[in-house]
Amino acid sequence: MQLQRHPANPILTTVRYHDWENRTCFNAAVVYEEGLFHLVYRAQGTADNVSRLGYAVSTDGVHFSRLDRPVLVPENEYERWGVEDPRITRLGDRYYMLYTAYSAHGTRVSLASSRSLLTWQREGIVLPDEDNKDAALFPAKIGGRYAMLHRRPPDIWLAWSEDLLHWTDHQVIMRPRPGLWDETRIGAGGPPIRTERGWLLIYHGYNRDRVYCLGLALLDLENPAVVISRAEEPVLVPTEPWERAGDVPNVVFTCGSVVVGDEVYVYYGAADMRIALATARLQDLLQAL
Ligand code: BMA
Repeated sequence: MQLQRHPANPILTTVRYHDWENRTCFNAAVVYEEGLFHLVYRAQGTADNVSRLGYAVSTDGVHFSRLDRPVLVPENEYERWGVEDPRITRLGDRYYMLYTAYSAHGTRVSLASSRSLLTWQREGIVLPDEDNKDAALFPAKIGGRYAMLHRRPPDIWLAWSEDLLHWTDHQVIMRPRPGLWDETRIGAGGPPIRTERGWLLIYHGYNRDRVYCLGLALLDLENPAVVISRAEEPVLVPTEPWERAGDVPNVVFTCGSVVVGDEVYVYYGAADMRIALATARLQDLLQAL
């Protein structure tokens, strides 16, 4: 089972005249609502190499219009080197975005919220005093609590919260697998997708040659610490020239997917430089699991 790349790939690239995104434009969160695809993506300019978050919108998921200015820029000492890798989850009437704050202090999992996707309110660092990233919120409470995946290297962890700000009961749920494509480090892709068989998780992993691929796992609906199934083979491997060469070679990396009808649209960063789209039928992904 392999994701199908869209023929128009890459679908979003740098803009020469935008100083904040003239070097890279990659890892994107995605929201699909009322016929619109919204992307919030990471971008860097040649002037300072600092990551900022841009916004783009589309009716077909392929052709995007974007804002001239970023929607989130570094604002405090923990963000001095950039705001990276957004992952957005809707909970009630607000969108919550987990992102990586990057600075001399290291990488911190941070939270912002919004009603519009265009203006964001910072809620703060949610996993203080530790280098962590690849955090994603589940799109519903489970057993009365919020749930989040995060990454304490090299594993994927699960944590729980009453208020989205204080997280407890941390436990490892998935580890790298020796000898396979995800033998070195793994991390969650976007927020898990609810299906009748379990939470579908698309995650990234890399091997000793640092080739980043995407794979699939299925987590129990009531207790997502239980990994029901994990596909042995990756579903997306960098093979296209623009996935193999870029700012970081041999990378496909996702921060979000949406289900449209019976298709899953997986947005992914290619070689830390461009945004691409790959799709699959939801039933085929579940079949692979
Ligand atoms: C991770 C993050 C991602 C990046 C990936 C591959 O640690 O920095 O933004 O896409 O590495 O370089």
